[in-house]
Amino acid sequence: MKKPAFHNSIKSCAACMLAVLTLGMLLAGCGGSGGGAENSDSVVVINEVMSNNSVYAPSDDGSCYDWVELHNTSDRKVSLRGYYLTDNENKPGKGFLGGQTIEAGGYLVVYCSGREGIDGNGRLHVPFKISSKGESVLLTQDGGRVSDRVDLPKSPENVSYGRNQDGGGEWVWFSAPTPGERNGGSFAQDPSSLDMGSESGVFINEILYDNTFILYDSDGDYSDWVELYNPGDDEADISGYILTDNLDSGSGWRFPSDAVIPPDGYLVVFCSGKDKVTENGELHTNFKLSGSDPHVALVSKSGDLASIVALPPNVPANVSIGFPEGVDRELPDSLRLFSCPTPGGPNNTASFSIDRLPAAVSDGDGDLQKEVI
Ligand SMILES: [Ca+2]
Ligand SMILES: [Ca+2]
Repeated sequence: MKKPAFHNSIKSCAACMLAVLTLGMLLAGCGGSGGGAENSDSVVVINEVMSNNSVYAPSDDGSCYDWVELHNTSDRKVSLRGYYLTDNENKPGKGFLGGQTIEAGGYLVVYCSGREGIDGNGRLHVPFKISSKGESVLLTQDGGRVSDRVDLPKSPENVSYGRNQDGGGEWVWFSAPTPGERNGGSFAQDPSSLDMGSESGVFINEILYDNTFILYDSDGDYSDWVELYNPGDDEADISGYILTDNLDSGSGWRFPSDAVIPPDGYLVVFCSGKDKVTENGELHTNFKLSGSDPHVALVSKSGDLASIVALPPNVPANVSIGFPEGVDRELPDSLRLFSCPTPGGPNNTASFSIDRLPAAVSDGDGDLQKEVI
C-alpha cells in the first residue's frame, strides 16, 4: 500500500520539478528587463586583451588604456547583469559590468584604466589595470563563479592577446589589435616572431578637403580624400595604421587587416564619414575633413607618428594640398597647392605656394579661386 504512495510522491515531485524548470525557462525566455536582452554566461567570453597599449582604442581623455574585449557568441542580445571582470581571483567583483549589454554576435570593449563607470564617450571603465608582465583576467558572476578566464603572458607593446577564432580557437598574439571588431590579421604563437612591419616610409602625399567635382566614390559622392604614397621598393603593410584629423582628440580610423600599398604606389582613402571598406576595397574613414581641422596624421601600428600634414584653412574647393613629386618634404614651402589634383598618381601638376593663401583670402574667396586656378 505504501508503494503507490511512494510512486505518487515521486510523480508529484517530478511534476513540481517540471513546473519549476518550465517556470525557470519561461523566466529565462522573458529575460526580465533590458529590451529583450537575455542573461547568460556561457555565451559571453573574453575574446581579446591588451595589457601594453599606447595607440589602440583611445579613451575620452585621449589615453590608451589596457582593455578587455568581450564577445557574445550567441545570436541573441545578452545582458551582463551580475557580471564582473577582475584581475584577482580572490576579489571576483572588482569591475562591475552590470547595465551593459552585448548585441548578438557583438563585442564590448572594457577599459581597464583604474577609473570606474561610464566615460564621456559612453565607454565602461573598471578600477584595475592589467600588468604587461603577465596577469590573469577573469569574467565572473555574482558569488564569484568564473565564467571565463585568460592567463596573459608578458606582453610586448601594442600587440594584443586574443583568440584566433572569435569565441573559440587558441590564444595567440595579434600584430594589429581589433578592439570591438572580429579578431583577424597576422598572428603568432610567439610574440617575438610577429611581423610588426618595419617602418614603411609611407607618408601623406596629397589631401583634398573640399571636393565637389574632382573624384567621386563608388556611391557617386564627391567625398574628401587623402592620398598616401609608398616610396619604398617593397610593398608596405599599413594594416592597423590609424588615419586621424585630430591627434589630440583620441579619434581616428584604423586601416583594415589587409591594407597594403605597392612599391612606388599610391592609395586614396575617402574621408567620407562612411566608415567602411567596400567590396572592391575602397576605403572610407569614419570622419570627414574641413579647413578647420588642425592636420591629417598617419600613426603606425607601433604607435609612432608616420606622417602629419598641417591643414591650411580657406583652401578653395577642388584645390588640393600636397608635396610635388620628388620634393624634399623637410624644406620650407614643400607643401603646395594644386589646382589640378592627382588622386592616385604622382603630384606632377603645377603647384602654388600656400603663402599666397592669406593675402588672397583678404581679397575674397572668389579672387583666391581665380588666382590659384
Ligand atoms: Ca577583436
Ligand atoms: Ca597625387
